[in-house]
Amino acid sequence: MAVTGRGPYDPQNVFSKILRGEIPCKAIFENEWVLAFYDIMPKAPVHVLIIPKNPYVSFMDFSQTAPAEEIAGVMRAAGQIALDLGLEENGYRLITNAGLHSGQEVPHFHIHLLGGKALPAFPA
Ligand code: D5M
Repeated sequence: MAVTGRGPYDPQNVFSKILRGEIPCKAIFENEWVLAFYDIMPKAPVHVLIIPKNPYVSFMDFSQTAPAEEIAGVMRAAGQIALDLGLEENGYRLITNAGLHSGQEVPHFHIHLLGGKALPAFPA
């Protein structure tokens, strides 16, 4: 079920459990701001999820309440991960679903990093 994007943070969501180590993930990057791991239902040859370590429900929550230093840290990490995965030359796509109309399923802010092939025309 899609989530509304703001409102109270549910610490039982799947990404919160991954952050606590209660559910395994295929992690590829971690620093003080983020954890990144492979999506369990990949939509492209490379499909990574980048999530802040702190509890934000959605992009709206993150963008409006996180300290500027943390926003910079998360975005810098996203770029670093794309570099580490060798995606710079051929390009990639970053997506974040926020709220009901987007179909956001997991109520912990996350950025999808997609690449490894020519992606369908936006917004597919
Ligand atoms: O995207 C939520 C994404 O989270 C969706 O592509 C599946 C992925 N997902 C769900 N559970 C897991 C686990 N346990 N590991 C890795 N990836 C997972 P949304 O933007 O909320 O629709």
